Amino acid sequence: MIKTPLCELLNIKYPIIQGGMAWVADANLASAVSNAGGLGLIAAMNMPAEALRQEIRKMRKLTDKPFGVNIMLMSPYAEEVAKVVCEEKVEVVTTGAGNPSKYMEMWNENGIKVIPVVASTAHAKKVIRGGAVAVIAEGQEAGGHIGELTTMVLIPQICDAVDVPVIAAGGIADGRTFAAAMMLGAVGVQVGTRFLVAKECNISQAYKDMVVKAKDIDTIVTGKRLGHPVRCLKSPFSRSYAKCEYDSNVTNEELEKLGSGALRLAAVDGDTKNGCFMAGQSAALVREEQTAKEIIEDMVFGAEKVLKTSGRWIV
Ligand code: TUI
Repeated sequence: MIKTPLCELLNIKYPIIQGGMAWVADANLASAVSNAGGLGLIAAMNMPAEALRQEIRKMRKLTDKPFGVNIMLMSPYAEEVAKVVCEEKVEVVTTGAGNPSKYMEMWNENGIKVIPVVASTAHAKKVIRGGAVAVIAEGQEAGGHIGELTTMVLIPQICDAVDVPVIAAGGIADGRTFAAAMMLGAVGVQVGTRFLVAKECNISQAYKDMVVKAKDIDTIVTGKRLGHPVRCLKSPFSRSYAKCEYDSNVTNEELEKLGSGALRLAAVDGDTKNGCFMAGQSAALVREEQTAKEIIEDMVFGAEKVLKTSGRWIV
């Protein structure tokens, strides 16, 4: 049994948080993760306030376990969804793609545990000064919007820099990577890519098939030119977007337009030509569709096995 301070902090059985993936992490997936003993997250992504409220209420019908909402700070609706999580008395908020400082006081006053995703030590220190109870340190192996450092070097540095629990993210998809994150000082992990193929995850079959088939070098990072790098699976869309980035005849406005709506095309329509299939480098470790419970138990028992034998080379 793996039990860490994160289990007590969040009142969960296993120290596994599901990533707040846009167009993926709805009440269906999040409740399956929470019911299996992890912390499920609803992604507020670019949702208006009322749509998020409905998803939270649906979630309460599907589980009586703790869950959270991930707020993507670049969303045009960030301000209004920040209020909805207070009104709906959500227990945990994670944030991504920016600095949550301006909302932290309101969330703390409403008793919400705030756990920002950070990609550097400076950002980690800033959010802790603002009242974060823990941080999710995400390496660039992750899918979606990413920072610059790898999980391997980021986690120990964040652990040294802060005195709150550190949750590792980026490249974690099985027992070995879970155990490795704990060796680096993390007290929990956030998992995105592997939950893409959860049976309770309602994305297109084409998306799931691409994740299961992905090999080690099958992801690509686009968006650097616009200042928000995004990791996704190689596809006709991502290859042609990457080409446009290097083409000085393509304006930034044209690039913005090219990307808009592509994630929905992937997740909802399964459009393998025009969709943007966000996934992390760990896609190559994901081999089959399983229930959220099977995924969590495989990771926990796998990590236990590795951690139990971790002293075997010490003589
Ligand atoms: O946020 C994510 N992953 C995401 S957000 C997203 S939606 C999107 N789509 C297109 C372009 C951009 C976003 C898809 N995937 N992960 C958490 C994360 N946050 N990773 C990195 C960061 C981050 C980066 C910079 C956090 C803070 C930051 O700057 C701190 C500051 O002070 O502004």
